[in-house]
Amino acid sequence: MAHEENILRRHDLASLTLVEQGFHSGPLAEAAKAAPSVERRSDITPEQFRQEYRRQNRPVVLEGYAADWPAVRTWSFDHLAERCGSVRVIIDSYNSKAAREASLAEFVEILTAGRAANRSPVYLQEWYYKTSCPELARDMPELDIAQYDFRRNLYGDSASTNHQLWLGQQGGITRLHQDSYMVDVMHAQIVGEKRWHVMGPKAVLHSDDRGEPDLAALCESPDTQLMQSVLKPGDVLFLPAMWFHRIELLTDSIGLGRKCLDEANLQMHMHQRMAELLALALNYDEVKQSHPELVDVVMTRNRVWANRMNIDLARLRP
Ligand SMILES: O=C(O)CCC(=O)C(=O)O
Repeated sequence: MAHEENILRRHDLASLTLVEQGFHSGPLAEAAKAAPSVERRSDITPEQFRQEYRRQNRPVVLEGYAADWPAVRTWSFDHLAERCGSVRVIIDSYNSKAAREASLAEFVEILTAGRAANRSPVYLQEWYYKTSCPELARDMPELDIAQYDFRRNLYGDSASTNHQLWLGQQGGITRLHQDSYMVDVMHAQIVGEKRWHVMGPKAVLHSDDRGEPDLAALCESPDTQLMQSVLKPGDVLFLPAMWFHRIELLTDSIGLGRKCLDEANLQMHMHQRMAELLALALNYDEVKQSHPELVDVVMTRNRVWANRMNIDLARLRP
């Protein structure tokens, strides 16, 4: 299998840990602290958003764009536990050693007790709430600026509005990553605050002559475009496809992760989808060996995708 030179794009645990450590001490940590802010705009029209940010692949925080959502006005952790407490969720699903199942009510109890006892943070990441608690959707109306999502044409309405909730305790972290399949990020903050660090799609972390990651070179390169932003309730962050992002919860936090596929990225989207499918179909053993942390999640995603598209996996020909 091809070797990924850019350490930022590797998915093995050692590389992920190394990059995360970079945010805690050394040149990357210093640069992250001093990083300029992502542009913030309020009172922007959908047309201005399209022309000035989407078209130009520029990140922006739309201040208070979702401020009138019922979710932003009324939600708390207890409120969600009351409405969907019996639903089963996987806590810390991004950490294969810590991942465990619980009910949503138990998760909220663990989080509340953990906060009081200063225990290490718990994080419910990427909860596809629509499968188990779809009534929450009415508290987060679809955004007018997100109507361009081309996945609606490809996979139907339900796939394009299958957003995820991110619920976590202060101190929780989502490590630096890029989203798959060329989708834009449009993340709405609902409760609490979190800090995003972002880097442009051309950011590269190479090893130096001694085989050590050259974090200083990463920070010095103009391609890195390191920026930061603190999202507050009602803010919506737009991040064009392939931008790297790392998130740190400054308080207990609830956010809605939404994605949009720009038609301009359709070809690359299909290419990535096909590459993933072919790797799984033709090279499963090698993928399992080279990407042990990823293989299960990629299999699940592709099964869900096949299901959604009404594809019978037992059939070879229509
Ligand atoms: O909020 C987080 O911790 C991660 C969100 C994220 O990665 C996304 O919405 O794409």
